[in-house]
Amino acid sequence: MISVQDEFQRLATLRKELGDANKQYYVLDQPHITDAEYDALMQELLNLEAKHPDWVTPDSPSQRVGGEVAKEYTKVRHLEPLLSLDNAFDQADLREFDRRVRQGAPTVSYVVELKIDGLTVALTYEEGLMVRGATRGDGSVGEDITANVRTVGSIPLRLNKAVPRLSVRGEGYMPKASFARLNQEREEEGQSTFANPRNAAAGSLRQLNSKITAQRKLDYFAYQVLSANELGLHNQMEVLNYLKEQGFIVNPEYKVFSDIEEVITYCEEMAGERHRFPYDIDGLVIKVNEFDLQQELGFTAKSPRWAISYKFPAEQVETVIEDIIIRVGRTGVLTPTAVLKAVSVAGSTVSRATLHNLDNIREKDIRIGDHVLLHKAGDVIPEVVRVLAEKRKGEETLFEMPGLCPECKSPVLREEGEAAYRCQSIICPAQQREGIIHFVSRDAMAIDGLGPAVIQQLLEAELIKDAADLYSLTFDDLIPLERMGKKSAENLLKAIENSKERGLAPLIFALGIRHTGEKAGKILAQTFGSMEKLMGATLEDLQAIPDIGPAMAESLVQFFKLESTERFLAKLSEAGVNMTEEISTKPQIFAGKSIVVTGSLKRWERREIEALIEECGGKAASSVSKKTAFVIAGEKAGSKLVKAQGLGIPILTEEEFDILLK
Ligand code: 3B8
Repeated sequence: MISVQDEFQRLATLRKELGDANKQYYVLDQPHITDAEYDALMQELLNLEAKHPDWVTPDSPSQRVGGEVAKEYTKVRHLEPLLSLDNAFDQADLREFDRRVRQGAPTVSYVVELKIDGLTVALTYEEGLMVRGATRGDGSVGEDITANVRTVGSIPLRLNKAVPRLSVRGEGYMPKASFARLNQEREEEGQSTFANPRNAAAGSLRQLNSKITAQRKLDYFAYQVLSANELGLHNQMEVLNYLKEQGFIVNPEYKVFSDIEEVITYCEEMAGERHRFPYDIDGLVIKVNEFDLQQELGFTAKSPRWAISYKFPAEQVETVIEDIIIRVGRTGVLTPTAVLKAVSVAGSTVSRATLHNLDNIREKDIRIGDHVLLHKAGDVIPEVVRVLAEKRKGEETLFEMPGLCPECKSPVLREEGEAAYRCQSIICPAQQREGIIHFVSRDAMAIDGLGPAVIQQLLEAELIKDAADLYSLTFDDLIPLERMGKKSAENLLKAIENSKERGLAPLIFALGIRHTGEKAGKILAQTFGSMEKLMGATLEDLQAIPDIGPAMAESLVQFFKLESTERFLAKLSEAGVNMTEEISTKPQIFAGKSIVVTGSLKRWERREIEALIEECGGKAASSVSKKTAFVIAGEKAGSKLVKAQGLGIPILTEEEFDILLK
């Protein structure tokens, strides 16, 4: 029996490990455990906390996973109003700012920071604990978004050094890559897209369901503390260092200058480099470094007199929409795409821009032949900002959504509540092609060496009609293809063969069922153990599974009802694709972990304990490395133990390991 004391100790260990892992990942950007290991630890913590609800504390890493849907936000009054910054658009504005500053403060130094294009988030800590996160609101009163803020990995739930009270301000933002991925997913699902990372970050942080916030990759740069004087801080540089010491991420690009001409040179230099950062910036913030000078300068009604924001010139270029074509995606969504006269914008040449959907085209009144202003949303996605209506000649033509799919001539329909039009055919060649591309992709069946170009050739040569046909390809089929050598054909056949044993979870994901992602594949595989059982599941069966939402349950039932699904799966099965997965009866507490057993044990035979590790999802490894999760050491353990000690890897006794299993 495991005692309550042991559980409590384990709880502390888990929190420490998860907290450290989080810091490694978000703050230091050097993950030292895998996502699967993190998930397993988190699951164990959640189980323990479910058993002992009174042990849950607001700084527990479990609070980062999000939870219940709130009805609405509570308003919170800011201790001190959040002011906005005055803008400078050119050199003259910056010199004017400097002149005014020097009237009150003749010798001054300036800290220049990147101006992150996100939203201001005010954080409150009491006795070292994060107790509140709030939006800016109107500056005086914001919204309480504490539950959502807790899901942001780079925001510390507990300060490194507790102080009675700390108010921190900073910018919440969504990195460009996360933004691009999120919008792509939304487009595929027929949902409306976010215009830029700032809107996506704001939408995510203002989610009523913090579970959704948790799924969006958000980040935070801290830049200000209130009552900094009382903390013994004298200038902005010290604030930034203090914030770092307390566990926040401070944007590393700040610089100090003593002369406005240097500031100007730096601003212009950075304007040219604005695209090199993995997040959107829209300018720089120039702050008087010294607090006594800041105090002397004071505030206007809206802004501090000791700071100004230098705005980069907006990067918009003019071009012409030569045509509007339709791309058909894997889920049958028809995306109207503008064919543009090629132009250079934000660092690359652009000749296509997504128009998202018909609503967007109508709202902006975009017509074929129009002169338009183009920019890159989130610095990545080319997008039409607006039409230059004054340049119209009357020859521009309205775009209509086709009634039939351009690739297969099947009817196109707009479903209620969706922005997207979809091709209704399930045998549409475009969907088939995109579906096969998905089927073979890395996280699905992982068939290396089978890119879109090869798939296109295979389809055109009628060597395959669907992904299941890949399994009957022969060497002689492949060799006549363009750029297909003997070696690559052999490798491809090997990769196809190997994918048969890829497992049920990736296979479910590979099917490309709507709303059913990689994680859902794993859950479904572990719940049902075979494709056959999954096919037989009712809506009720599926809805009873935690983490499977109603939309996913519905689309799974729809998908498995189709005759084409049945035929496709039968073909895969005949080809010898493994459609089962052993269901472990044990909780997968070691999922993805590599565990080393060394020395002689009393409780178990060596192969018994190794089997136990594997039943719980772990891997019993023979040698210790950085990747080893922990070592179980029996008596007379030797060099492996020493190596683990050297690497700082946790070492458990048999008894301690036994406790983990309970
Ligand atoms: C005073 C200081 C507003 C701001 C500030 O990256 C004030 O400092 C502010 F009233 O809005 N977006 C930054 C950023 C924004 C602000 C700031 N510093 N780095 C930003």
